[in-house]
Amino acid sequence: MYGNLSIIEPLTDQVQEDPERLAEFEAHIDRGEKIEPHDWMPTEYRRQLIRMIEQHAHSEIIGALPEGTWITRAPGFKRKMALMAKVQDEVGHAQLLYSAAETLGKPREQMIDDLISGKSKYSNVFNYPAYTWADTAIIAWLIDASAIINQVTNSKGSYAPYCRALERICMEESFHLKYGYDNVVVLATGTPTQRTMVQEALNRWWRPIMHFFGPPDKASIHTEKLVKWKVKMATNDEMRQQFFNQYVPKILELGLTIPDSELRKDPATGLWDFGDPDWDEFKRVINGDGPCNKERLAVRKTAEERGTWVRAALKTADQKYVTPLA
Ligand code: FAQ
Repeated sequence: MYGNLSIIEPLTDQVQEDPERLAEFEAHIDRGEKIEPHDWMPTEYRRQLIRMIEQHAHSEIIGALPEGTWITRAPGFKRKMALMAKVQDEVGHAQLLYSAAETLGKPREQMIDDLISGKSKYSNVFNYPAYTWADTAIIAWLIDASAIINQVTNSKGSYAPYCRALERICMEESFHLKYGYDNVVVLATGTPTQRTMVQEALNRWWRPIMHFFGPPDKASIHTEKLVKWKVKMATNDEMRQQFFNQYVPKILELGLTIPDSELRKDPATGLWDFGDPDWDEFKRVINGDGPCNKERLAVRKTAEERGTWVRAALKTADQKYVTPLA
């Protein structure tokens, strides 16, 4: 149904595409038209989309874990309800994204296997612990804000099923952001202990958030191709700058400080300069050596094992009771 599944294996050599078909495909994209799953696409376009959408799906499902650990400890009934709904939303986003990636030919089971075995990446930020309630507030405000910047931008991209999923996800993420902001405001305008708690959480998350947008453009291996094919509608540095423009003033307005003594806006260019966010740490974390990588994958593996009987039961029920449409 989805063509040759061997395309999901890493390519050692560039595939030689028919130049005429490739030119037609690129003209289609240049005109701002969308690509649907049944349309012809270069093997590399398909491979890149699978890689990126799959990593995004994994990030949502693993991203539910740091905040999820706070459901039982949320301060009060209303906060607990809201956090539970947010965590459920994140898992739902993973479902939408796995479905979008499946349209390109990679079965979901294989994606999950690649996550658990460590073959596939997911966002660096979810490999850090949420020590206090304030950590969950910073995640819901600033990581959701970062995700929205990325997703609103890329929802205007070329691959229709991914764009449709992103549009829907962004509506829910916007609500998460408001929930996170409300939590941060309560803490930042609360008792001295609450203010300290939220400042310490911001200090812990600032660097991972800098990393969230990906390596600097000069070190990014995929950006050029993805921008050309309108999968990424802005570069990593452009999105990071957008985050600075939108959120640095809001953070300062709350009386919080940003843990970077070199952070300043260049009045000539309007761009923010910032200190080295330790790109070696970024590389270590995305390659499996962050503070919580092992724990996160172990939880995912256990969930997968515990759900085996449910998937088997669903498959049997499907075969037994679903009458194919005539
Ligand atoms: N973390 O050449 P580039 C969320 C890898 S959703 C880990 O620049 P690219 C919701 C990259 O994969 C968050 N790895 O790569 C939520 C590549 O490795 P590979 C996720 C990273 O693809 C909120 C290598 O480095 N969002 O938060 C990261 O052009 C709150 C070279 O990098 C998405 O996935 C990273 N941060 O640009 C849930 C959006 N950055 O594959 C719960 C879709 C880079 O060659 C609570 N993805 N790498 O082995 C994208 O927009 C892009 O893939 C980037 C990276 C921008 C992440």
